[in-house]
Amino acid sequence: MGSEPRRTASLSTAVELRGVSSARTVGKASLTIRRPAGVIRDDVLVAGIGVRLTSARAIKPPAGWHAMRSDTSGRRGAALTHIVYYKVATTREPSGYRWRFPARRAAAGGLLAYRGLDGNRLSAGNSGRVRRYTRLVSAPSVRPRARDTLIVGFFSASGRARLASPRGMAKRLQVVAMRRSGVTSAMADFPVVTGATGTRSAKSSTVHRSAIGQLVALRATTVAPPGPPPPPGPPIGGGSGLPPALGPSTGQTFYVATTGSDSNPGTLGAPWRTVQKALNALQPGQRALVRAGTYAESLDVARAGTAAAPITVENYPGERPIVNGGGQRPLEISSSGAYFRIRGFVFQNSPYNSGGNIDIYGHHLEISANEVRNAQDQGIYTDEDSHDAQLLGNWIHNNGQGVIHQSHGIYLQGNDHLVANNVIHDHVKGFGIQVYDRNSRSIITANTVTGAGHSGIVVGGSGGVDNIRVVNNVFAFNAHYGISHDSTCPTASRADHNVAFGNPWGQTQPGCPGLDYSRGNRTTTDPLFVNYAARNLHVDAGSPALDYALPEFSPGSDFDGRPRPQSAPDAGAYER
Ligand SMILES: [Ca+2]
Repeated sequence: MGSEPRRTASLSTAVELRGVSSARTVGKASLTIRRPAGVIRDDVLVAGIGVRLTSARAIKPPAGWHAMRSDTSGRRGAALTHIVYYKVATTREPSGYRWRFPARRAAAGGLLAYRGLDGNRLSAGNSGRVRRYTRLVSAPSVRPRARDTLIVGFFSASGRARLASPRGMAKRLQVVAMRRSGVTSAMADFPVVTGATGTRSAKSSTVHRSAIGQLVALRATTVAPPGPPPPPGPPIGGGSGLPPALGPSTGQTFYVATTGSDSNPGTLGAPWRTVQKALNALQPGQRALVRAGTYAESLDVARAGTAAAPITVENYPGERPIVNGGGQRPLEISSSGAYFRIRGFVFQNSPYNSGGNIDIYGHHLEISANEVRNAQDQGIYTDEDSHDAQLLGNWIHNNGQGVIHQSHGIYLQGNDHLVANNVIHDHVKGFGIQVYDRNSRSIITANTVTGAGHSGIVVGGSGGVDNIRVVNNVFAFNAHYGISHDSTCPTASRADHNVAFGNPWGQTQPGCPGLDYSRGNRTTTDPLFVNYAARNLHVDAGSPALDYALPEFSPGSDFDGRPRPQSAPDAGAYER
């Protein structure tokens, strides 16, 4: 069977089918199903086993597998049992899984691997039905006990069957085990946001003595926040290898609130209504504080402060303004936008199939302490002609909601950028960070990158990528490499003092002399996230990230605003 990823539509959390595998036996007392390629930690594996037995009791599942639903047609000569199992993948999975039976029997089974299901509390209900002498392999309706569930259907019949696709379901596999007696098993799925599923049936080409249909409802993951980004504070500072920070804005302060008016003077008592008004009005050195609320604006920064007097637009202390783009891109910084700081917002839901929630064409910018989520395409995009952008302490997650092409957390082009202290996770259609052409002298340091559908970071491109430094980061549980290179290798670039772990293709991709790993990376020990399933990516005592970072490239504080270093500086976005 193929294992091309496909994502189900319409759940508010993305669930992705990562792989399919199946197996059959006619003369053995066991059935072994291989693990699909690309399965990583916390993926949920769902298996359906159809076997010509009168009872499920004597069937022994492989280690770590749990039964969810079992149905048996016990009649002599038509014995058929079908059992649904699941397993949450760990960092080390065997190459296959063996179910053992009490006697030699015909058996047919399948395995689907999903990312984005909640392995901690997976089951949200199930149903099953046995029918005899029927063409209809039919599963009764189930009403899931949760919103956002994936329904997986299992359709099994004695003998050889050609099963039609059940109405409204995507058929994922069908397997037949047949000698004198036999069994056919098929699996299909579809997402449900709310309500009952209705009966789902797979019609066969022939009449079967026994047929079993089952549905299980599986909860999708709700990603818990790893804590709000830090409050507005002083510039980040840090090691001698980092570029200078954008200075503070010490001039007059203005205010924006959803209760305001753009004809107001912009004071705390009479604030402006739109963030764009502030972006257009502020003079060098001035700042605006934006009150909580949702701003349906597509912001454009087209003006510039100065090196000595940058402009700041940030959240009012303790409040989290949300910019949703109003059906367009939430934020673009034009080529004329410079010496500007944007801090403390939520930018979300860019609907475009190209570009990011934030598109950057300008220079000398600080984009800090923002949450950047749920774009159709990239999280943050920087253009080839941008330069000196500092992306600091942002929480960038679940971008790439479209299915058009690769979508990354950060798509980094242009020169002399600094990407530091960001928490980047769950970009299932792309890389956590792509450092692409043209790009010279950018530094990627002290980020934590997990759950990418490709590698944690990729460096290189035919337009020229050189002198990149990838240092002090944590890249874990991404689907391909931890650190990889483009088919056009970068030049004069280094990746060292990173923690890379649990990336199934390898921790660092070999074969690119222009991406030098010779100063070492820690690649053999689990980073010990506090709670990976809930994406709490702080690390526990004993983590290889602790005190491992190169001080020269370590920022002066961490994602939470905690001063670095504690003892020696840590790799990743958090200092312990
Ligand atoms: Ca430390």
